[in-house]
Amino acid sequence: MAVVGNGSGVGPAEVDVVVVGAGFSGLYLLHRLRQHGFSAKVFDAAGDVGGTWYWNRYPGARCDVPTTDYAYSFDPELEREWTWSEKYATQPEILAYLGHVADRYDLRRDIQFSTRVESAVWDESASRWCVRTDHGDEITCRAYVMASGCLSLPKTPDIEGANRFRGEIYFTGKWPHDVIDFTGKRVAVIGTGSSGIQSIPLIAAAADQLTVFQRTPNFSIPAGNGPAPAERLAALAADRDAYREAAKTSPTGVPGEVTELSAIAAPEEVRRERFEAAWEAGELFAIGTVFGDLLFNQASNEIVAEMIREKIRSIVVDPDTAETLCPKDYPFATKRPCLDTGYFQTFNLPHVRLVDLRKHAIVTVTETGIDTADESFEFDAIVYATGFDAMTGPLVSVDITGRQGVTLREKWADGPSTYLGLTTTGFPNFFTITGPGSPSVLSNMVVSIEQHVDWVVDCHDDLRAKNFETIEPTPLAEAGWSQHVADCAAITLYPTANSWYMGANVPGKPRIFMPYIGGVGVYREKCDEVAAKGYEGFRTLAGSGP
Ligand code: N01
Repeated sequence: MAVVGNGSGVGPAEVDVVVVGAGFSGLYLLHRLRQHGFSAKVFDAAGDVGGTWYWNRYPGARCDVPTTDYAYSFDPELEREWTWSEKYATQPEILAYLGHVADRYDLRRDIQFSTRVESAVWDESASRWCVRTDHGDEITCRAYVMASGCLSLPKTPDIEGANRFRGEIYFTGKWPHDVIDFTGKRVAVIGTGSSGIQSIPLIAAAADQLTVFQRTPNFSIPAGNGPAPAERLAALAADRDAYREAAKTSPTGVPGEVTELSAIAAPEEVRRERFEAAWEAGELFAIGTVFGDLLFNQASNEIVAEMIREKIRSIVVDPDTAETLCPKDYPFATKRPCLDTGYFQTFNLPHVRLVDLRKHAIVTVTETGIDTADESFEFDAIVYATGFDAMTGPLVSVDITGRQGVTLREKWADGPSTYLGLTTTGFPNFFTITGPGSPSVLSNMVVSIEQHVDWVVDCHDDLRAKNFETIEPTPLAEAGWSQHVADCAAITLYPTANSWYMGANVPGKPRIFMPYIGGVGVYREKCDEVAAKGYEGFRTLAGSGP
């Protein structure tokens, strides 16, 4: 299938597939589409490749899945020629890796940067998507794929007076490219999620004064960064394919022990020993799966939550500050836990202060600082580490209009509904990479991305071979999958927390647990089974010829 237009005044250009996003998903998707003989065009609002790693340049930004695992596995040669310098690579190193991938597979020539896709409209009569950008490009395509990431739309600060401040304003999710020097400055950080927890120690190291405004304390464990873990390197060296296969069939996308041991049933010394080992390992999936029932049993969860609180109290010298930093009103791991490097220690520094917004709420941001109910603060800079409109935000921020003029925003007004987290009824030939209803943010994203991309490209191959023009899930299949996603979440503790997984961080957003918690391996089997059964749950319609 070839490009039939060139966009030079003779009508819109046409490609087989338009892709939004040039991060881990979009780059691999473009590579695989090309390998299979499909023409594709990728658009990205950023000035270069990288996706989330292009924008999140704040001090301390790193991955929090070991980089041995947070990397593509599709090409053993690529793996052999790239060596990560640390257990958790920095944002510049990950960005350099993605730049290397773009060069190695000559991807940039099909990517249009600094261009935002504004709308995509399904043309029923032509069975094509018509995509428009903010640069006036118009391009039609057979399939339209949002590879736009789950955490790529920063939340607009829902804080009174946020735009009144006259000093420097930064967002962790859209950090400037220049080096920001906080030396000698009075800095505020609002937000103590992963971005806040990673950046606060480094901002504190530079700033004259740092005030951290915390609404909800977070569970965090020390990353123990350093060289890549010897046991993971050894396992990879011994049998790379087996290691990568183990990741694909694991619950989280990272090979590791799977235990059914219950925290509540285990003897105290066993609990302590397992917890300490997981704490020392400095891996989120290790601590999240240290007992089999952590996410199902409140009492078991509380055992581990309290052990983490004990650690916080042992690090933070001032007892009031320590208590304020201890999460107490949601179960461990139901809000995304963090990995840190010296986060809690930072609050022992004399120039760092913690403000508990639960006791001293922000009344307004002023021209010169922040007023809480009982104090006025003056700042030179405010850093918003206030998170994202996660998962659905990036998808509905583009005007995507399917059959009968229904937009995705309208369809998902009460929450996302998908078949397999990949497709949605009423939007033929439309795919979401790591969309809601797939393991996505509960997994090692790179493993989940590769699985989705492979599935989508294989699906295109199959459609082409059978001369099918469109594919779209049936309402019944979508309802069944959505119910399954909801049922899986309902038997866990996840829905009890006000997390971004639930959409609870964005005022007015429907409260629905968005990712699929069934596990990476189980989910992969399901997707493969659907394809093997001739796309069970989908309606495919024949075309008039390729
Ligand atoms: O965002 P968050 P993030 N007033 O939503 C607070 C991934 N990630 O950018 O919890 C005051 O977690 C908010 O408080 P509360 C990772 O998956 C990965 O840090 O809503 N405070 C919270 O403390 C992560 O989970 C890495 O009460 C307000 C914070 O801001 C996800 O991205 C690094 C507020 C937001 O935390 C998002 O992380 C970074 C308000 N009006 C991120 N609004 C890696 O290491 C919000 N907050 C790979």
